[in-house]
Order: sequence, then C-alpha cells, then structure tokens
Amino acid sequence: MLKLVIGNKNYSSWSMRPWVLLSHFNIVFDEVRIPLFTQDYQQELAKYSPSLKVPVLIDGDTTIWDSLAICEYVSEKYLGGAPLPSSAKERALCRAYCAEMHAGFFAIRNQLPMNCRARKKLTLNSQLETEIARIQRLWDEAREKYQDQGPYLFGEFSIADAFYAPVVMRFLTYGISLSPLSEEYLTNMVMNEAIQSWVQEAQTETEVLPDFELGEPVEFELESWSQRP
Ligand SMILES: N[C@@H](CCC(=O)N[C@@H](CS)C(=O)NCC(=O)O)C(=O)O
Repeated sequence: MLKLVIGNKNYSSWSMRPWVLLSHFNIVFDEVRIPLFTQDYQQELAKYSPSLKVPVLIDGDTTIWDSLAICEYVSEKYLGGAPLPSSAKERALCRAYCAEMHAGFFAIRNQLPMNCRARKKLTLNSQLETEIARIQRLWDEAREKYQDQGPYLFGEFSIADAFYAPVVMRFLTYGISLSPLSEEYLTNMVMNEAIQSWVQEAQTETEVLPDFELGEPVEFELESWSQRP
C-alpha cells in the first residue's frame, strides 16, 4: 500500500498538499506522522526521507520526496491525470500556479506560518501585502475563467488547489481580507471534505512549536474554524 510520510498536521504546509490530494481522490494510503523539530525527529525522518524533509511518498521500491513530484506521480500513476485540467493550455497554466507557489511567497511562508487550529492577529508589512495581492490576483483570474466549471481554481479539484490549501489555512488563521471572488474560493475550499478532515486531525495534535506561533492569539470556538469573523 502507498505510504505517505508527513509532519504535524497543524503546522506542516508541505505535507498538507499531497495528503489533501490523495484524500480528495479517495486513494487509500498508510500515514506515517513524524512530529517535526523534536529532539530526535531527524533520526525518524532518515528512516524514510533522503532529503530529511516531509512529505515523502513510498510506493513499493519508489521513494518520492517532494510535494509537487508526489502530486504529479499520483495523478499520472493512479488517477489517469484527473487532478490536472484536460487541455494542454490549462494544464500548463495549472502547473504555473503550482510552480509559483512551490518556488516563491517567502514572506507568507516565513511570516504567516501555517497554524490550522489557531486564530491570530498580526500587522502585515509591505512584502506580505504584495504577496497576498499576487495570490488574490491568481485566485481571481482563475475563478473568473472557470467558475462555471466547478468550485475550484480550474473548476474541478486540481493539484493547484492542493497547493493553495495551506494558503487558505493561513488566510483564515490570520484573518486576511480578500476580494469577493477570492473569498468565495476560500469558502469553497473550507467546505472540501479532505481539507475538513485534515483540520479536524490537526486540532487533536498536542505539539506546540513556538517558532510557528506568531501573532496575538484571538479566542474562537474550535468548531467554527472555517468561519470568517
Ligand atoms: N520541496 C519540499 C520541501 C519540503 C519541506 O521543506 N518540508 C518541511 C516541512 S515543515 C520539513 O520537512 N522540515 C523539516 C526540517 O527542515 O528539518 C517539498 O515540497 O516537499
């Protein structure tokens, strides 16, 4: 059976991508969760991951240690390409969305760490504002074109949605305001069952990583994690 090695569900944004993709498409897999940044986590990671990072997918004698490569592999080998649009032009566009997320947005990554179970308040600087505006533009443009084909970026759920799922989490956690189209996309994403399962499991975790706990805590009910204030 496929084995997916992941980090903490509350904090590990890279792990969330393939987990959500596999779960959304009902692919059965064994999950190995390694809480990150503990005293001996690197020894645990070394058992599975040549890069000492998560996520890692193990499929028999094949080990794949990068979230984008995992999503592409699963799409090709197990889903007949269903998690990518059917036309070459839109597939390229979808891949550009994934690649931009994979290779950039460093201010969002560093200053708005994923923290699914929390609500926090912090002040946005200009770098953050620029990156948030870019993501909103990406979401708005895709939704303008594809909203009549389904609730996700390219209509049907694609690898791009798996890649932006951790951003949806961050925008909720830090109360980031969005345009109406982007807000609608965020709402569609939080209604996704795979994303809901991930968050519910994140809420049961007990590890606290101080480096990921940025901003002033805002009180809220755990059951209302998907609600905007
Ligand atoms: N390019 C990799 C990046 C993976 C990555 O940075 N994973 C983090 C998850 S928080 C990690 O394993 N960190 C552990 C460490 O840096 O020791 C991917 O997309 O899978």
